[in-house]
Amino acid sequence: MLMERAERVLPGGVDSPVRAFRAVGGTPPVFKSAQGAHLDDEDGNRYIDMVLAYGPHILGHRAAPIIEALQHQLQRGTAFGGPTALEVELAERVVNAVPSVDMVRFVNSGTEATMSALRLARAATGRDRIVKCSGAYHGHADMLLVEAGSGVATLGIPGSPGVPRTAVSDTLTVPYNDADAVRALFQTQGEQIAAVIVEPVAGNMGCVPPRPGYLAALRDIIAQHGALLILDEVMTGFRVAYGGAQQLYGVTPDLTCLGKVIGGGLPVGAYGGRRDLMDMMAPSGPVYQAGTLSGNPLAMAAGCAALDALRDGRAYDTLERLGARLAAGLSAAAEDAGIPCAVNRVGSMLTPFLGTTQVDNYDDARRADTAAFATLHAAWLAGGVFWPPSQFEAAFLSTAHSDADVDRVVEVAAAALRTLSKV
Ligand code: KE4
Repeated sequence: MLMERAERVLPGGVDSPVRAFRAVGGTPPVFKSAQGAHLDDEDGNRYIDMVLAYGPHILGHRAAPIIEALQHQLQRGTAFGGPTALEVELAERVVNAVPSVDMVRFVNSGTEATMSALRLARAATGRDRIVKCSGAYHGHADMLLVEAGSGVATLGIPGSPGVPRTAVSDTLTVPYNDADAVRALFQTQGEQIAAVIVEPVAGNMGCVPPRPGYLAALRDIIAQHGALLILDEVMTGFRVAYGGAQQLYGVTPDLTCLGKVIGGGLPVGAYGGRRDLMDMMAPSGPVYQAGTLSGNPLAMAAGCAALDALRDGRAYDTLERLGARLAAGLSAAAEDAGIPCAVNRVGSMLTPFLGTTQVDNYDDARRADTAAFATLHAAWLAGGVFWPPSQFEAAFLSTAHSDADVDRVVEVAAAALRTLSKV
């Protein structure tokens, strides 16, 4: 059994915890190959993929333009340790797509992107405190692995062993979708706050959209106090719109973090924003950040191909149609089964929260029935659907998904929910 071998040499048998299925139980399939909306495991089972590697495969697996771009680049080489045209090509695409981004720096993960953007914000403001939302995930840098302090105004406590208290002593947490909590923080500690980092659509407590006016209120409060607004669009960038959630909601951040889609399935992250800020990054300025494989030609080539396929906007029409179909199907299935369910969705990222009808923040999300979700997840897996193995993840659709794929996901869920309603 491959997972037994894996667990002997990889912690939990995985290279990222969520993949081990600890939140839903059972043993994860070991994937062998993929094409379009489908994954094949080592045992010959096929799945409709609703995870898409947690977001990158917006065009489906092995999309032709991306594979062609990679095959072309492989004939030339993989990493050169010096400037290449490809990183300029992708940087120009990002700058042209996201008006708030004058300049961008590529890194190799979303973690590096947010870590670097926060260092830059601290350098630019000369302040040390940062603010994040409880339940939001911005990667695993020490300063971001923090539990909410007892009160909103109290400083963070380490969210993991190995994170020293000093690493989170300047990290404050507030509830998502609560602009008053941010306003209160700035009234008492505003002069010490360098930045607020926020997922413009929360995706790591499950999908939780911003309440109307929330992001605009954050923008105003933060600007009034000389701090910076960092939008973590690692998940939403090029996913919910070609210009990201900031285009969708009309909010202009000072810095933006990107990842996932812009790498076309290869390791990538990026941070960017106002030129006066980005010019502070070495070697232009004094703020240090580096990376051996940052801007590597394979990820850049795949990213350019992905963005070129998305730019005319047609993909987002398809993704919206498929997302609406799936959300409506899941809501109807839950209603038919008499099970309360909040289906939160923005475009092609969505989450059904079972046992509850309204999820606007992490406290709401934690009221969801995670046991019922685990049962639904197992039914999906047995029914040939690979859904993110946690109530607190967002599922994704791609342009390779068909109506039949969506209807199958709903059909399996409906049967599982009917069974659950009899429990
Ligand atoms: P990475 O370091 O995993 O590339 O990106 C961190 C990150 C930063 N910001 C946001 C909004 C993110 O969603 C992520 C990573 N997302 C998770 C999925 N919830 C990655 C999956 C995993 O941890 O294996």
